[in-house]
Amino acid sequence: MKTTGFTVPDKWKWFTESRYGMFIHWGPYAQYGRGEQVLFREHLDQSEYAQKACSWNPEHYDPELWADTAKKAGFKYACLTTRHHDGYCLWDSAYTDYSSAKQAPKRDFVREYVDAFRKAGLRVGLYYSWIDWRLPAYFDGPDKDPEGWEKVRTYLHNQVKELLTNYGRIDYFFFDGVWPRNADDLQSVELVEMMRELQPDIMINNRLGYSQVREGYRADGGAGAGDSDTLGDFGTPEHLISVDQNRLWESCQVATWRLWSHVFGERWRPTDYLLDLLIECAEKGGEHGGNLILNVGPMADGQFPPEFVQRAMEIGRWLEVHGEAVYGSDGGSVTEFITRGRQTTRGNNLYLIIRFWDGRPVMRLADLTTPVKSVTLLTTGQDLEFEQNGEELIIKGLPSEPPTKLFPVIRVECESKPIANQWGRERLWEGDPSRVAAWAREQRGTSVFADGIER
Ligand code: FHN
Repeated sequence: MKTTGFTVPDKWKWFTESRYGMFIHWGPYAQYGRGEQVLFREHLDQSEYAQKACSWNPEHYDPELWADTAKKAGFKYACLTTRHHDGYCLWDSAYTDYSSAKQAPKRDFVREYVDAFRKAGLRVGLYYSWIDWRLPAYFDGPDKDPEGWEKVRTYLHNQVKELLTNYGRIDYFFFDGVWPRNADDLQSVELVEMMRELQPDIMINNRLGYSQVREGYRADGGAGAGDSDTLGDFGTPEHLISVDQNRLWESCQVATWRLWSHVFGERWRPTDYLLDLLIECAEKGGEHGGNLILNVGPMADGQFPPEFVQRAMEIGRWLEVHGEAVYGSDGGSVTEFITRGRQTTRGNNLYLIIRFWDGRPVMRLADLTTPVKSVTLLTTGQDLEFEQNGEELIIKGLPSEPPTKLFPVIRVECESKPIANQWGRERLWEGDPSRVAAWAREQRGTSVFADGIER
């Protein structure tokens, strides 16, 4: 298993322990049922959109129910869109009346969210977009409208400051929508410094733009132009799982297709696909692994879509039994296991997360060099017999039927941190290929004919 070039400060160990967050994209755009960007993507009339937004009044918004669902589903933190690109604010901002506090709901949705999720024992995060499609200066930018841009930037900084001042401890902050600006336009480095004074332990993502004048702040391409690969505490690969060797990372994914807020007639990804995303994040990324933040777009009335709740609860039930293989795992693609599924580690334990249950009573690992103390079918708690002959481990007594509809897990308890031999470490595509030539040479001849004999 590759190690990364960084250690996780104690103040952020909650993040790797958590592994699994809930992203919540919610705003007046949910009324349209065509995604969170409908205003821009369909070039809607701004005044009509604003009227519809101001009259939006979600009668079933119940953040305690949201938090209870998130907890039962195994999420350990959450992140709510406080303001998306449409400009509508879900908190009582002193800098605008375009908010849930001043318009129809007369409620501070962010306050209710942070209170409910903290009460449920989850860490709380806030999402904030640099974009505000209502403002011409956002599009003109500092070169064409320096005065207008200065007002926009002041508005953005003031809103971030009030969010980090008025709502207690915020654990996590997800900036979004850097394009087409950069860290100098946004003065994001200065803003981050102010944020850390207000909330010293906060984690801030990498969507802060990149600097054309500051050494080292470069764009990494990533999910969107302007994601810095040095500024920010965690990387944010979007709709993909991509390992960042230099800092923590979190893959943000939807449970549906591409859009983040509620869509009428949506098509939903199957539960095993969503669970595999979480396990893949835990498996990859060196000793820290990576996080998954899985999105839900609540309906306009404030309820979670039942299709999301069903999938989330299935994963929650799986995590109740198998969570030790995911939460706080130490990353972990130790041995060659792709023909059966994925694997993670935690301390001296190797977790075999089985995607393909083939009904055979035995399972063989061919490259684990660490002595094994015990083997358990975690799904049922059943102890399993095993034989270890050098680098070969034979696990016996597996039931013919898979013990769970999702992924069964076998826990291999080792005498020390599990490690693999060179083949297991380097697999097929790494290292010196001639190391494997002996394996071909010893087992048959060198010719292309079936009997291996040169002609
Ligand atoms: O444009 C947004 C999109 O609506 C959504 O909020 C995602 C979530 O990470 N971020 C942007 C697209 O990269």
